[in-house]
Amino acid sequence: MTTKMGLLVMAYGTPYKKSDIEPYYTDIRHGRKPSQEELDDLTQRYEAIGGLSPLAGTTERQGEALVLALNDSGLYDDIEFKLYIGLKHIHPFIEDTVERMHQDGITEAVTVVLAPHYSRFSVASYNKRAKETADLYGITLHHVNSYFEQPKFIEYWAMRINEVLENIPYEEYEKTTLVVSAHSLPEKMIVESKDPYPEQISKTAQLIAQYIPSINVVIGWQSAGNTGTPWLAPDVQDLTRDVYSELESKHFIYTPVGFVAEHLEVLYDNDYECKVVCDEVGAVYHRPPMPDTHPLFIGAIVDEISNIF
Ligand code: FEC
Repeated sequence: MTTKMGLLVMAYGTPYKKSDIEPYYTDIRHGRKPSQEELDDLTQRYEAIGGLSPLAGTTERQGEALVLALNDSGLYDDIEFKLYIGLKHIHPFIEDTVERMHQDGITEAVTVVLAPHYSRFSVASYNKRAKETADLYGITLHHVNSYFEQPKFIEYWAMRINEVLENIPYEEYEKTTLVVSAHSLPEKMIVESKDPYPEQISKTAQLIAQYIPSINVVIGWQSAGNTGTPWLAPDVQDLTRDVYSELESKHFIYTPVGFVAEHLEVLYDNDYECKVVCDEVGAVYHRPPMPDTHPLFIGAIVDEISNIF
């Protein structure tokens, strides 16, 4: 007899239409409405990447690819995984999805957040929300907390970086910088709580460096909020300027490894903002494609699930 197992895939969420931008932004700010200026600024960033973000469709495709890979893996003969998507800042919200799992008779589920590195302020907050609702219905959850060092995840990024390097003359490798980055978070919270997030990003960078030729590798933070308090630094744009003045790098390869899809924070913060700095200093901007539904990325999550469940 096969058992139905929930596969709760959780992700950030994005506005589905222009009128969703305000409630979405309000949710991100824990219920505080943005000012007209803040709203216009965010709307303008979405417009700059084509109106809206491709993230909604990508999250669905990632979930579908993962459930298919798990059910076809041959690892779970007596289990059939059923996909549920729960989002952090827009419908279907995590809580509503867990309630739907209960209505469908699911009593056990594996949870995965579409973010490879663990932080109390990212992955843990998704897990907490899922668990609070799951507890109400007696659903048992098995959490995937991270997959930042899974060999296939590392292989994905190394492969993409090597593809970029194939198009850079070998003599220019010593003037090439790889910027490994993730979303910044408020520094005080991370330091005081000894959050593993910065160390996990460093580990991803170290592992990737083992599979690429010797070039300059630096770690940067991106997409920081404007709260008047320090966020994890250096910011990727400042870092680009600093590295350029120190080493005169001709090529910058940006790998935002803390994210797993093409979305606003990559399409705007890297492809627009970092490119502006590269243009300003006269260096070439490179940014390999994000994992999206690449089999190595999906395979990395399958492997991590097989470690815990
Ligand atoms: O493509 C899209 O439409 C959505 C892309 C998107 C992703 C994403 C991932 C993360 N965030 C994280 C932390 C914060 C913190 C704040 C914050 C603010 C925003 C805003 C937008 C936004 N984030 Fe986000 N984030 C995405 C989008 N994020 C839009 C609001 C405007 C702005 O500040 O740019 C600050 C909240 C506050 O003001 O109180 C903190 C982290 C991740 C990566 C992990 C994850 O995916 O959960 C961490 C994708």
